[in-house]
Amino acid sequence: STTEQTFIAIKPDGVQRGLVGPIISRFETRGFKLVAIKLVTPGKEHLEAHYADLKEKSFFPGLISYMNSGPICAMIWEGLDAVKTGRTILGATNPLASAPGTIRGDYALQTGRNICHGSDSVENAKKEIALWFKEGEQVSWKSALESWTYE
Ligand code: YYY
Ligand code: MG
Repeated sequence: STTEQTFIAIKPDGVQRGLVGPIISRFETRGFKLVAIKLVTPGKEHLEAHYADLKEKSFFPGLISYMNSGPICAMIWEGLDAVKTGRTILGATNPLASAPGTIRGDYALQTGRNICHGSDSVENAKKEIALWFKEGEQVSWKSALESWTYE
């Protein structure tokens, strides 16, 4: 639906490398609507909850310390098929396998420094939005571009 929401985060390497603007631009120019954004350092416990499904993986400790190494730009983007299209915009988990034209395919080389996160299902998007944002942090607004973006 046109009101589907996905959780997109610019990881600490993306923020440090000055890629906040370019990453936001990709979602904005594609036609998605920004409904929440903040710069956060949520701490280890929060990051472990975010990646709870991966806690048995060998790369988990490294992943958590990487995610905890600096500010993260947390966002909610809304629009048609936002979850699946968001993943397409990000590219494959391993940047070397990401197509040029995707964020990871244009700006990253290694899985452990892949600069951005995107929800992988509508169900997980709902969980992640609830974990990262409090009620009242989302702004409901009508984009002036809506009738030029949707038929
Ligand atoms: O959803 P996505 O970020 O594309 O990949 P996940 O399989 O959910 O893994 C989350 C995160 O973990 C990934 O973005 C980098 C890191 N990671 C890793 O460091 N090494 C791996 N072999 C797999 C994932
Ligand atoms: Mg994932």
